[in-house]
Amino acid sequence: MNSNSLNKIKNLINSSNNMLIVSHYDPDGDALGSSIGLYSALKKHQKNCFLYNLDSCPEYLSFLNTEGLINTVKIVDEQIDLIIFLDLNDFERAGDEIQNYMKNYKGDYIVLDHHQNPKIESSNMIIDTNASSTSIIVYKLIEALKIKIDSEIATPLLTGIVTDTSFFKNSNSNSESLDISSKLVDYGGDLNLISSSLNNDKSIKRIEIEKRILNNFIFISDLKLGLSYCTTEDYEDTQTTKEDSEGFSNYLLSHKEIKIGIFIRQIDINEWKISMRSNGYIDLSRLANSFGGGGHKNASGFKYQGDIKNLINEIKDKISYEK
Ligand SMILES: [Mn+2]
Repeated sequence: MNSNSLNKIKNLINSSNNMLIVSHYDPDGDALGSSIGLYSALKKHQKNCFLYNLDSCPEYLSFLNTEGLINTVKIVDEQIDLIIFLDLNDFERAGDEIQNYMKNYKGDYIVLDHHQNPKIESSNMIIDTNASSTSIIVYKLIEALKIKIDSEIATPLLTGIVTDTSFFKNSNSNSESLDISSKLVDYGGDLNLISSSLNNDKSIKRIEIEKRILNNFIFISDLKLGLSYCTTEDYEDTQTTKEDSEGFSNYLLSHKEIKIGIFIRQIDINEWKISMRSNGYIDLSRLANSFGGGGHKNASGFKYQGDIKNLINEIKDKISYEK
């Protein structure tokens, strides 16, 4: 990580007073974990802070203290002098409301992220693609600011690390992830709370949706591809939401014959959201880019408009080509 940019960002935070922390819509454990960890730290640093996300906190992350989270910037009346973007490298990922807000915004902004192919250019930016999560970068920033880390800061940051590494099972896990996690546990990060909240929250409805998803399962052995999908009808029939199918691409990858796990979720008529996971078999960011999406080598995604059969055929063609 570039220490010049870390210093610059540190100075910007120290010289600002009213900050807005923004992460990507459809927030995951790292987006909210890094945001809430930084929010708690900056409050202790005597800064006036607001926490914004276009979407509300998903049920499975409700154990994080999200009381400061707002879903509209309209209620922020203070003059914001610093916006901190976390876990995104494209303003589109923050949503329209913030992009409109920024049209009249005169202050500075910071970007901290770990995704490849940034679409933002700024000198106040740290993009560390070696960091397993944005929470790692936020941890280093909090250390640099010499803010004392307590459980209110440590638990959300630890959540970000364990969710982005799937509890250190993904290939992005490294000694740094383990080292910083260990420190966060020492500082009061509640690993028990995190693992029980994330692992033991399955409902019977979840079994019903899993039955549907497994029924749609396709395995293509020569591509080492495991793929499944879920339609809006499946969600409606089982009274479930997208949260109940969370992590399915990772689940597919837990079978040794599958090197690419792809889960497709219907979001509207002929509109699909694709989430892909791999363990270094092929570069999934290239695959996602070819569909207009983005992400990392081992975890990426995109949206698609059209027929599901065509989508699956296009995916198969592109994987054979990439392989
Ligand atoms: Mn992340």
